[in-house]
Amino acid sequence: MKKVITYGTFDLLHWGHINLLKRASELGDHLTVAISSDEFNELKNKEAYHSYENRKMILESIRYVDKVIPENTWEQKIQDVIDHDIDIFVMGDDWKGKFDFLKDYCEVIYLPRTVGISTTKIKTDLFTVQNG
Ligand code: C2G
Repeated sequence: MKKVITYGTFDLLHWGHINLLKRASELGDHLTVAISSDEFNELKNKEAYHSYENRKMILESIRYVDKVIPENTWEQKIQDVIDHDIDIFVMGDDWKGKFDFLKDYCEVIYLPRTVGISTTKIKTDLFTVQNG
């Protein structure tokens, strides 16, 4: 069984996230998503609208996702790949090159980001609508 893993905050889930999860799931037979904890988001200078528990529950409802685990640190990826017997690590190509150290442990694939949507764009557009 070919196992895939990807990481992210997945806040205000949108079609760009779904495109990524769909393509990642198509690379293997099983997709694990490591979802950033609220504490780890602070390290990423990100503040998610939805809590970790609610973002996890939403991800677990997606047909492309088989397992959701917490992402608490930058350093956990090698251990995750080993512990979960991962064959392929996938991230959007805004991260291109950043996780090449994992190539010693699994295949590393960066997929093109979906253009025209992002959590930041959603927040900005809503703010503009509300504030003219
Ligand atoms: N993504 C995408 N297209 C978009 C928006 C996001 O393909 N329009 C991808 C990102 O490239 C990432 C995934 O969807 O692979 C999740 O996006 P974020 O929640 O923004 O993830 P990020 O904050 O970049 O966290 O250790 C890695 C980090 O946890 C990644």
